[in-house]
Amino acid sequence: MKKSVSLNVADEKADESVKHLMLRIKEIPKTGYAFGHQDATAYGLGWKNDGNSYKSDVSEVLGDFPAVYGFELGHLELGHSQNLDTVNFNLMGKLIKKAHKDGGIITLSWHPDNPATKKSAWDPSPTVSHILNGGSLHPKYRAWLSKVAEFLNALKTKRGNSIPIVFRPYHEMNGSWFWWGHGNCTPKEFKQLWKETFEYLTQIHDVHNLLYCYATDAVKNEAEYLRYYPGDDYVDILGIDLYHKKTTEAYIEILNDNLTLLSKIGKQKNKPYAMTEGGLNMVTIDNWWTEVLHKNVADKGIVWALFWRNAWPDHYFAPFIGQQSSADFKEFHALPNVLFLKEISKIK
Ligand code: BMA
Repeated sequence: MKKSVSLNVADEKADESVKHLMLRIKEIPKTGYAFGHQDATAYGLGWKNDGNSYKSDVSEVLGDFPAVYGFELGHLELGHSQNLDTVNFNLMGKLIKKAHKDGGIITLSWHPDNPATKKSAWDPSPTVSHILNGGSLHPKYRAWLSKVAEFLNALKTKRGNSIPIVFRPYHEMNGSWFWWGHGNCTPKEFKQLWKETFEYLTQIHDVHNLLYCYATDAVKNEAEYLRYYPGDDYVDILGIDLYHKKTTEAYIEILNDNLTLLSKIGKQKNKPYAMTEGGLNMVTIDNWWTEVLHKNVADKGIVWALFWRNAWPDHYFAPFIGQQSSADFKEFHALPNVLFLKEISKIK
């Protein structure tokens, strides 16, 4: 057992493992920023983990694994055996344990279905007011959260210590594409949803292995970033999702404006901050990693940048063997201030 740490996190009963993770997270920006990938070890282009092998598209290219591992809980709430992207939850548990054992950082996103309509997270039909305490769908939503809590509580090492997780629910709420997003509920309702989720997990289900991450999509200003912010007592890490969708010039501006803003808010609040999702779909620019990404994020003080999933030939955000940006990705990996698993595992 490592020595006990005095450090405040949102959950006042947080496990020691969570406090150690927070200390590691605070160390990272002193050296650089960490590379993360969604579903890195669950599947990649042309392969799917069958439970017998351990690899990732990134490790095939580099001989080194990502430092940060994103996994997704959508459909856990329905009691399904696999998530909305066909990752089996038992396998996910194993991959989380392995990544943690290796010294990686785990972050979980959640795209729960719309509780009012049984359609997907992308169904904007009003539902938040109904799932809050006192609402007609509150019992149903609590049952959903119970399933999430059960999964989180089962994340333990072989020795029985809890595995700390950066939990990033209700993300991109400033956009209007999710049922918890802008225009589909009020900021007041959103904040209440966040607090009730926090309280339900920590107080009713004794989930104490989480750091809470609040993550918007790209914003125009500080007011937009903070419009749905539930309060300093309910958040540990500030996040922002920044995708390269239009021109390179536009993305460079988005990165600089948003990450400068995030760093300002992070410093004011004394909270670590990260680019919690992003990338250029199909990485269609040969030197994107060193020239577009690194040159515009390296000086911002982010803890990590996580790239989205390598799902299909026309939906992937990290290189694989033979992909056009692979050579540049190797150069990116070699930069002293870009951290992959080999380096991050040394930050104890
Ligand atoms: C989106 C896409 C979807 C996926 C969802 C949740 O960005 O990748 O295919 O279902 O994330 O992982």
